[in-house]
Amino acid sequence: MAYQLYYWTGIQGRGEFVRLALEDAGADYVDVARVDGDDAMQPFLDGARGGARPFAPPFLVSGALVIAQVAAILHVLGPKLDLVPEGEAARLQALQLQLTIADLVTEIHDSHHPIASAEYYADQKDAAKRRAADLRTHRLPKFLGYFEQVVAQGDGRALGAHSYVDLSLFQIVRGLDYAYPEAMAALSPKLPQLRELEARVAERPNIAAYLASERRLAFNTNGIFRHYPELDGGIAAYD
Ligand SMILES: N[C@@H](CCC(=O)N[C@@H](CS)C(=O)NCC(=O)O)C(=O)O
Repeated sequence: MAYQLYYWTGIQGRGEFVRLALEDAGADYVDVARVDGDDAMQPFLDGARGGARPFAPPFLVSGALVIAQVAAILHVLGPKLDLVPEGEAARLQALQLQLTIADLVTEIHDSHHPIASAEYYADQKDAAKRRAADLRTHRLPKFLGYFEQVVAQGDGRALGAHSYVDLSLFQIVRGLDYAYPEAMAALSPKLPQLRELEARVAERPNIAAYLASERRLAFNTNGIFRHYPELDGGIAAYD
């Protein structure tokens, strides 16, 4: 296999942004933990294997290279999988957009775990309600409004041509539809470009096949995007 992806079993999580790129390109890869179990990641996390030591999954192994951080992984894969337009400016623009997506992913995660990642949701529910209300009312309109404009400027694509950034924006929209359906219903009329992008990505043959396969796990309440009805609601600023 050309690529070995390492990520937790049982959830889409941050690994899904890498998986979507590998699947869209029809790349030769193995999802190692799904074959060998989560323990397969430990030697890398312990620094017992060669290459750069990852702090956390996902990480990708390609020959002697070990690459962690979703945005860095996609920065490396983009040109190899033909998932970024040519040229330094386009590659940097893609990286910058992907890092902004990473910021958004962290804020989405923190909306259900605002106090401590290692503590139960039930023990931080009150704080989560406040944080989720802020996410819905201020942060999602700001982030998604920004990406809407970026996609509009690119004639329906973040970079003016298909790229890994479009695949990640697809995942953001699908994840938020699962986690915050009421908020997304309120926001969607303001996001026609992102909705068109979502539909176009879903129809790409390799993505459609992937979404219909067993490799695409369902969203669940262990991942980044979690649906807790008490955290969902309207977008006050748009009401
Ligand atoms: N910025 C990193 C975040 C990596 C990350 O937070 N991974 C999570 C799973 S989605 C993890 O295993 N974290 C362990 C920890 O933070 O202790 C990326 O985008 O790859």
